[in-house]
Amino acid sequence: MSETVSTDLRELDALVVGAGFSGLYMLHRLRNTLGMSALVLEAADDVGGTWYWNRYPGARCDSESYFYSFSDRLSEDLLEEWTWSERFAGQPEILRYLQTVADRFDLRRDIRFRTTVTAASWDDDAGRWLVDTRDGERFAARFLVTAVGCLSTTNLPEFPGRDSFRGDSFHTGLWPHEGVDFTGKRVAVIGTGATGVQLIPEVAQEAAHVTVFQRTPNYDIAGGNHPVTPDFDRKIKDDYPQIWARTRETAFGFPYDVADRTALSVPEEERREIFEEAWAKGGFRLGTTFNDLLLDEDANETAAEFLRNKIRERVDDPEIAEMLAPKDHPFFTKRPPLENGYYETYNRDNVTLVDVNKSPIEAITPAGVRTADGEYEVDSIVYATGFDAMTGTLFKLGIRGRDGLTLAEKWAEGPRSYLGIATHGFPNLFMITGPQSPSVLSNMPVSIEQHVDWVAGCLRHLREQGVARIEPTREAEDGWVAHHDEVTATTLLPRANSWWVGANIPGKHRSLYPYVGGVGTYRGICDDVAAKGYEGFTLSRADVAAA
Ligand code: NA7
Repeated sequence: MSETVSTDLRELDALVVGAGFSGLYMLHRLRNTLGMSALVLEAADDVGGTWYWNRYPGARCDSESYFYSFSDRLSEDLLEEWTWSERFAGQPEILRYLQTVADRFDLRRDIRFRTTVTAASWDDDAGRWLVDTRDGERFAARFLVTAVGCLSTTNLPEFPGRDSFRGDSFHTGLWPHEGVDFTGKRVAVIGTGATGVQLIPEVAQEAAHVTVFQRTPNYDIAGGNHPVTPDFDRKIKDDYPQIWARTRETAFGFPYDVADRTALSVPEEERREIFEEAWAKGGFRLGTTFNDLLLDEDANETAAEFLRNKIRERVDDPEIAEMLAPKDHPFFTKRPPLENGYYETYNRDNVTLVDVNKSPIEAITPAGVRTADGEYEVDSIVYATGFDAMTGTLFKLGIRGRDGLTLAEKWAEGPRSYLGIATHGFPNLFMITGPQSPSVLSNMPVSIEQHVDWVAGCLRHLREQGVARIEPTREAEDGWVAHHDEVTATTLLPRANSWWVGANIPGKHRSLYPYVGGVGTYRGICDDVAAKGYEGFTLSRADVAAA
């Protein structure tokens, strides 16, 4: 494989956009395993993706650290050498981990930092992608891989008067690297998703007063974070072969699976004990206690009520407890945050909860936040308002396919992909954890590795067969979308106004963006497609190479 450098146009075998988990591993596979010329374009000035940008107080992973990392597929030695300090790693530690990966596999020399992609057009005559950056550079590559993460375009609601605020405003997803000192400040926090739930207890310890603006309460699950002891670390390392094998076959990419029993098939007392046991373990285990929580409303309600009661037990003021107890959507139909002391925060006398579902935010004023009930004067506003998930960043890349159509135009009525990896009309484009793949409904590194390995295997096959172009057929794509929709319809997930269905972004097409068929099942489907010579794709031989 070759790389030609000219003053105007750098030609590569593959371009990757993004240097988080996906981009780093993709570069490793492309360059170190396949020997291709490859370059990663990254907007930030360092690696890390999500873990580079989300530096807000309390930022922490909700998957256990020892399986929120690269597996033995990357390196057994690194697994043995790297020791996580906490059960759920904080942002600085995960960033250090990714920096270590970049250094250890000598990845930085093929990453172009501070480089924002503004357009990517398929050049059909030459059979390559032409990629433009904000600084006016242009690159050409036969293959384009998006590794942009699922949560990388921030959602900053268009509140009237937003820019008139006299104090400081922050979005959690673009947090200042030098940190923020809230000591003695009156702080407004808008948003109580996974991010707000992590941030609020931290800021409350520092600020003079915190006013939390909550639109939808969530079913927050006890995190149960704790330091990793040397014994635990050794046990995990000894168990790694089984742990990784499990993560690859379970529904959510965790080393534990959903129990094979329905919620209503066990007596109430036993069910409560099962919930209690899962609650005590902490983390997402509560969601795997019964196999019908996501399928059956009555089953779901048993878990929902268990969690509401946990809130009632922990919050002193019964009125505030009821404000915090979700009643408008089933459990796990919005991403449940993991919390460490979140509910007790509302027992502090410097924390106020405002229900903006009842009295919506009307405007941001120079002095603070105005709702239908009055104005809240503050010194700082923290927007913990989430992301234009899964498609926001893909659309910003300005990807234009074979017929001149942009991806945003093609997906105006919702994503249409084959396996969440590729889309008809866009040859030689691969999306790591794209819409309609398990992605955010799974432990991300497991799904990332699966996609990257699948793409690397595909590229090897194309090279061996002398294939220059690969593109899914419209029929295969239609089939996948139909399957995706069918699986979705069997679940309760469409019932909530979640970012999983795009409901948090005004005007965004409503459909379930991730695939809910399960990590193990999905892997089997992808492997089968590959085993059948990339069934559902059109493979064209190298007519272009000679051109
Ligand atoms: P989320 O989960 O999208 O949470 C955003 C929060 O902001 C949520 O409570 C929203 O309420 C709230 N929000 C958004 N827009 C508004 C407006 N216009 N007015 C009032 N409140 C608003 O984002 P996170 O960053 O917390 O978490 C994202 C993922 O990162 C998380 O799920 C993990 O996977 C990691 P809503 O619920 O929409 O009513």
